[in-house]
Amino acid sequence: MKEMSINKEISKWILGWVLKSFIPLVLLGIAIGLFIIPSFVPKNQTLEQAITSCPYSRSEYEKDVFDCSNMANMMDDWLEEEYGYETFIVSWRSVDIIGGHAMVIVNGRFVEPTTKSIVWTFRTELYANLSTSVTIIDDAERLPNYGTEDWLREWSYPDRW
Ligand SMILES: [Ca+2]
Ligand SMILES: [Ca+2]
Repeated sequence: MKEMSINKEISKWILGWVLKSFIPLVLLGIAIGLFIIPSFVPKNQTLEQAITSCPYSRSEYEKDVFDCSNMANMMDDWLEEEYGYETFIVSWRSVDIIGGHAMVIVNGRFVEPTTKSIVWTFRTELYANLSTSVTIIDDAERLPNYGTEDWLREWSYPDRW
């Protein structure tokens, strides 16, 4: 009889504790969800925001001065250095009716540097036959002609971060 009442007391105590703890636990859960977890996620975490925040404006485009390849190198470095994405530059020389171009590949998506947008439909039918002239590089600074006049014209960009 005595044992049962002790068990009852313990049960009551546990139930009371659970009920009393319930609201603080819910509040703690909300706090973790709202404030603690987001603080570990980098700001502007979406790829679109990272692309848009690259410090150049589309209106700065100038053929042979700051064009697709320069923008691609800047975007490539920005996404890699500031956001930790693994990025590649894909480029090809002008062939027949298809002009030369440079774009950035990140997370399996093609980024058009001149418009700072993700291109969902890469025109594979146009470029399929150009596979031998298409170059994919991890970093323009590792090209053998790095620092030369040709390289600077093709790949350099203003120092903004
Ligand atoms: Ca890269
Ligand atoms: Ca680079």
